[in-house]
Amino acid sequence: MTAELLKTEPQVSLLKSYRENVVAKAKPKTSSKNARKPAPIVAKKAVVKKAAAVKPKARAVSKPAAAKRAPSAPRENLPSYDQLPIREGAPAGSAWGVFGDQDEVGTINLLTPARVRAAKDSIKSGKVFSLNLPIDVPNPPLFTRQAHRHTIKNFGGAMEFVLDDYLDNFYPQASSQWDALCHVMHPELGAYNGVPKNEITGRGGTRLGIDNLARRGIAGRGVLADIARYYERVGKSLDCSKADSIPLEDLEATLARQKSPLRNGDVLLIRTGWTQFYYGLSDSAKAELASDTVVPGIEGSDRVAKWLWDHHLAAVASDSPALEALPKPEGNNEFLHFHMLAFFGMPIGEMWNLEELAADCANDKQYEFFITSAPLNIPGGVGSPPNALAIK
Ligand code: UVW
Repeated sequence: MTAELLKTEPQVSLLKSYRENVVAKAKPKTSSKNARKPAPIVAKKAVVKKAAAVKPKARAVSKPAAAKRAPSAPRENLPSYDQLPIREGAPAGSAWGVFGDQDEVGTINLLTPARVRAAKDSIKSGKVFSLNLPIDVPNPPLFTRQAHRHTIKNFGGAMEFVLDDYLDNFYPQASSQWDALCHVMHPELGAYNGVPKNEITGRGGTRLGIDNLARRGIAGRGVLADIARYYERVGKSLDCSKADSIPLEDLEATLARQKSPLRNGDVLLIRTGWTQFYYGLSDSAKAELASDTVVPGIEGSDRVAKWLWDHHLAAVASDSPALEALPKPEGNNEFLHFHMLAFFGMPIGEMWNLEELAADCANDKQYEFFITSAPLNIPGGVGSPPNALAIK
């Protein structure tokens, strides 16, 4: 069975966000000629030392003040954001080569056996929280995705007491999902690790697919940043009917108030309150949202990308449909999807159900947990329900 490339009519607002603005944006510059040859993370110290010697004059952080706040020194042996790229010819700010030239799981490499072992210390009560929404929520689906049809089939005859079922028109990204690294490539600079288009799903190959994450499995320490609750406490609000953007400062303030310092290799979960908002909508409002999708999320900016990389997170997931606010306001061309998927190889989780987990965290003030996720093993798949569990 092979994947085919199907082109759909994109929503006008997304088309504008994803294409016109981006293509209009000055290209992130490629690395200086001094950039070293690709070296996997296992090469460690030597990599960082050499990378540090490369002054990334190509890098342009849009808001200079941000540079002061985010840590710029690499922790462990990973290059800092300002030291990227380490591969000659790779785009500025890309981690191509950091985890090896043939790597297809990106920052999931940070979930080392030592980190998985250490994450067990986050299990205190033994409570388990499932983080998937039902696969028919939202309904109708957003971003031009479609609803599946579910058929329950009886074996019939002497086997009448046996049932199977099947799904038609199943969009693995219609509900809670991981974006695989092939989900979004930069229109000009390409896909994660420089994998050519013709080696990616639907174009003849199956590289960077969700099957890579499925085969490896995801397990480690998770941390919840409950921004929705933080906003309630401090009297701020997020309008989930708009492309309201959560500034980096509010994400940091939420973690600080919760006393939730991040560690390298964490899976960060960000609650915006979108799930609650969605469940409160009328059917007509849900249909309207599906036909022209406008969603809140974290600020999509170079400084947020820098922050995510410099915290060396393994992955980031949110209850919002796109993690970042979409569509972008006029003149804002900074897409976290490019930074995370195409440049870092950092999987993005969207529309996760964080409600029960968040209520429990607010109750016992424990915002860390053991997290597991087993995406579907779809060869070359672009996304999958996360099948994620948080264990506290
Ligand atoms: C789009 O950005 C269209 O998709 P997603 O939010 O699932 O990454």
